[in-house]
Amino acid sequence: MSEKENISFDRDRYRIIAEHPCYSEKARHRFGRMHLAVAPKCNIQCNFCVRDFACVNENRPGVTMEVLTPAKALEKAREALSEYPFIKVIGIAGPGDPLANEETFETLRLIRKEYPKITFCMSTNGLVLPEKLPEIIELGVATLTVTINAVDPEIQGQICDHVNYHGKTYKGAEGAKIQIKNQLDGIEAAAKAGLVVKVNTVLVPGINDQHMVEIAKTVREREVYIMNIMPLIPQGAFAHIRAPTPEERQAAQDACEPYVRQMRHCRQCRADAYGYIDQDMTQMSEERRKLIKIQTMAEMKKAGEEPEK
Ligand code: CLF
Ligand code: SF4
Repeated sequence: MSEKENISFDRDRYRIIAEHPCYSEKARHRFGRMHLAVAPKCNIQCNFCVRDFACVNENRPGVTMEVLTPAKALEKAREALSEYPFIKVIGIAGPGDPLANEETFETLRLIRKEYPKITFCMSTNGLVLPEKLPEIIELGVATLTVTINAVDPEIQGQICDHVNYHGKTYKGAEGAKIQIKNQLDGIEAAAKAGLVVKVNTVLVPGINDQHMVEIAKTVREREVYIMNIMPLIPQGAFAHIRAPTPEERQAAQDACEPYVRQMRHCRQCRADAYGYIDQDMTQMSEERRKLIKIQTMAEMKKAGEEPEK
């Protein structure tokens, strides 16, 4: 990369972070994201996951959502980006694993044709990240989240029941070993390629709660930009495990902060959420949405801005 290219690359990266409501605490009140729920299948089985719901590694469960076809997703994106121009990020975060669904790529391809500049975000369990990375880069995904709940296969083997990898099923620590290797190789390669990488970690009391700093140190070495420690939502095979207290979560964040920047404003949003992360518009009345639309248009007019293209 020449020095000139390097400068514009850095500027672009700065803009992407500054306008991303999850990567920048300040951005969350000014900019929104839109999730498109196009990815129902998953290639692993986490013990806290109930398949009827959204991926718990990134979303709030307990809410089933409509799975969209890529064409329908494009339509929804068009509508939202023209009506709510404060939405600067299109994210694919489930309800299963985005990389286990060809529809993810088809959707992003369709949207990219019409919106060359919009930020693409993706959240994955990372099992097939190394092999899918070239396609992710080609589509211009700028921000990538990988959920890493342990970097020790013995611990991850207690969190994930099995992984389905290249046509074979691997149980417990054996599957965890494959997943962790691919996650770490994948985030390293993604960060080197210029993607801004976030790591999500679900805090499971009694299983990985003493392991947080080890995860933080390991991902720091691979240039991860930010880490998001999320509380376990007890359900599925982990229904008997209690959720961590807010104090326990904060203590884990404080212990990891010296190694990697901590995200503390996650809302564990739905795989079909859109709008500001503090105000999910899927859960709003039509009147309230109309009001936001009118306010947004007035603010844009005042600022002389154009909707995203
Ligand atoms: Fe969505 Fe995730 Fe991208 Fe954000 S969410 S794919 S990085 S655009 Fe954000 Fe929602 Fe928390 Fe996720 S508040 S659950 S961290
Ligand atoms: Fe469920 Fe997400 Fe885990 Fe897949 S990666 S099993 S969808 S929590």
